Amino acid sequence: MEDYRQLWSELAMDLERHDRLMAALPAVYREVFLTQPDRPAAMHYFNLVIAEIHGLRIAELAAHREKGGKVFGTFCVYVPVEIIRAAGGIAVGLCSGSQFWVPEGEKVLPRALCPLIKAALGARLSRTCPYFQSCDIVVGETTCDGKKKAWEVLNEYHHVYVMELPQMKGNRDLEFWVEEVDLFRQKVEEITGNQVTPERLAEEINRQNRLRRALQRLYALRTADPPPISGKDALLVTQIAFYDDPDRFTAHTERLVTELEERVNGSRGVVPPGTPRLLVTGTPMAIPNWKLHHLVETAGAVVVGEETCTGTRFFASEVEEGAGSLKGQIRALARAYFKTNCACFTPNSRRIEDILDLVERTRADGVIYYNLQFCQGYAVEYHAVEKALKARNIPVLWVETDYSEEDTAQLQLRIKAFLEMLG
Ligand code: BJ8
Repeated sequence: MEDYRQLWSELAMDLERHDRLMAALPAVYREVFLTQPDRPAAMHYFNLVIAEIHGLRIAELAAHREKGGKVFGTFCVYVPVEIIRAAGGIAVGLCSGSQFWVPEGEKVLPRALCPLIKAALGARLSRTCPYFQSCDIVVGETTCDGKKKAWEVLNEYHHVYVMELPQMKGNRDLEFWVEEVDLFRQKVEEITGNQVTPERLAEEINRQNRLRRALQRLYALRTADPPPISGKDALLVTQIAFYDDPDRFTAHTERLVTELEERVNGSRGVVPPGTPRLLVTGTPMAIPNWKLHHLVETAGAVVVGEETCTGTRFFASEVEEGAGSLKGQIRALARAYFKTNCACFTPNSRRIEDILDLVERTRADGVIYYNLQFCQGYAVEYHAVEKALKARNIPVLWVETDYSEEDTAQLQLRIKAFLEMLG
């Protein structure tokens, strides 16, 4: 990797601490990803992205900002990135998946809070995330209570804009959300100094739809038995979608899809046919959170899908193209994003339909319900999901965890016992 220290110091990063963060990554990545047998050749690009995780893309963001462009940080799949890009901005996902940032976050937040939120604030406070340091503004949302209140704390350290999400999904709520998306458009125009025109927005809607379709195709190929790609690699690809250049990402994902199609046609998989297949559902897994997938796939099973926001919820609903006016496009965006079935809404029964549908499509033998510690919304929803799965004789395992390694041995045992039960 090139030397980016000059760039990092210009971003006011704490270089010493950042060195400590980066020192651990190569060994972890090697163990989790590079030891997998028969990986698709097209994964090479995604290896490079990780090798350059705090380098190449950060240099691109810096070049963009030098020309007067703005960078927007996001934490939720409800933030319409098309609007940011249509105004000439760049959107990067900032959700943080590393334990490294949690203790710093705990200095300003209660310990009894979801690790994703603590790590996000810890990344900013410790000045060790160059993506955060590159953001001119971060966009929060009123989803779960933890995030909603954490923006107030983050606001002391960074420019924050908060989108208000409704809590239900009636017509009144949709109308409110349409208005909120339009207010966001106005905010983005103010920050960037550029107008969002219908022509530019149409281009960006099309661009993001292409990205969504590439991921849809990738996930559809995982339904094959044997699957042509591991769950870990598929998760990695989706995680990278949140911050890579969208065109480059789509092109490389399409290349991967072509290779996987050939594998499926030749019945070539990354695991033997008949390997236990698991669907993961629950809270998102932000990079570099590969903990559950690694445990599952080293225990002799394969993850064939994720009903999460770093899985199908991110790309399942495309935005309708062809609305002629800006007003129509804003409505189309709002409608598509509103289809995301997050546990922050009540009721959220369509998520159960999504899970059942995915179990069928991926031919999963069982489901792992993954809950980040202290995430109440998803934890409470477990009751209804478990009931629906049990009614159809679909085995389900509840896993509540954080980013630490403390419970690894215990989780390993539970996952192995679950796999034995699947037969
Ligand atoms: S649309 S899932 S990305 S809010 S931060 S809710 S894990 S306690 S991330 Fe999310 Fe948007 Fe919903 Fe998806 Fe729980 Fe933690 Fe809250 Fe979380």
